[in-house]
Amino acid sequence: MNNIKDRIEKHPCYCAEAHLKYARIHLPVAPKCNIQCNYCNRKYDCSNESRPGVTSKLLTPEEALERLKYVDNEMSNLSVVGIAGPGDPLANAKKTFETLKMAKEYKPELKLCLSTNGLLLEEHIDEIKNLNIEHITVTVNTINPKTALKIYNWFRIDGKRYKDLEGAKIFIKRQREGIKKLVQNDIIVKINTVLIPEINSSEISEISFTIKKLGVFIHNILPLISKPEYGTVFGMNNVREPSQDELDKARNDSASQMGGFSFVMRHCKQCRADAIGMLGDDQSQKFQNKEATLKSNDRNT
Ligand code: CLF
Ligand code: SF4
Repeated sequence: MNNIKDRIEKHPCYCAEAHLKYARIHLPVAPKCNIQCNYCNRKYDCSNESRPGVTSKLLTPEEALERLKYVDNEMSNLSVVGIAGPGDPLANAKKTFETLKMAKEYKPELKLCLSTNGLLLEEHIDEIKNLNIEHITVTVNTINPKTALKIYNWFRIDGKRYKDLEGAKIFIKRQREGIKKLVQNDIIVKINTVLIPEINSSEISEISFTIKKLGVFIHNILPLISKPEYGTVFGMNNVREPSQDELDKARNDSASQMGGFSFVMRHCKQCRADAIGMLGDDQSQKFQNKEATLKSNDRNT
């Protein structure tokens, strides 16, 4: 990887120092998903990054570009444009790539980012490369098909819906092949893992070891958020959230495989699919209120 330090120094998620200086915008253009995670209620944003229970209003690519321009004019430290839902960006490839292409044409110095479950990475590697999407997050919760069956309800692969070990094996293999392709193409890869007590908590070292060997840059371990009111399978079946001690242990396990805490993200805010601003200071509601006021003023003139 060339000049990795220079390439991440303005990315608030990949570089801990950068999150104190730089902002990102998520453009919510991707509604569909091709798998079903048991910690996700599809009424809400993709829980692989976002908090369950948060809903983002969907935008068309054109509306997304308008929002980007408006926010960029108001926010001098905006450095990253990301797509993180509300579903899986690559299950909505046309809208995702159209939006990122327009964003890059609008301002080439903005870095492009997306977060995916990884199922369709190989299929879209050429578009990812051609658009110069430099940062990609893949959610890898397990590398064991039997564990995957406890975490995912189904996978839709090549038009067929799988609920069995065969589907889990194909899913894990495609994730792995996709990650390899990203690394071969010099894309900086982050892996998100949702820490689920008693289900994948004993597998964190193994996941970190495997992704490190594949050339992944950073591992982000997020705590499961599981409340009955979110209507997720885990929430309704009392699958519990990890304690802070369990989360710390998982991150320590990861750091010992990844080569230290520079390669384990600890400042993630599990933000919304329409998040705007610095990681600790989401301004999406403020900007959406301004957007609504501007539109209503337009209508009245
Ligand atoms: Fe967005 Fe994700 Fe890109 Fe960051 S978020 S697509 S890598 S620009 Fe960041 Fe938010 Fe955590 Fe994600 S704090 S949920 S890690
Ligand atoms: Fe939900 Fe994201 Fe999982 Fe799809 S990949 S089911 S949107 S958490």
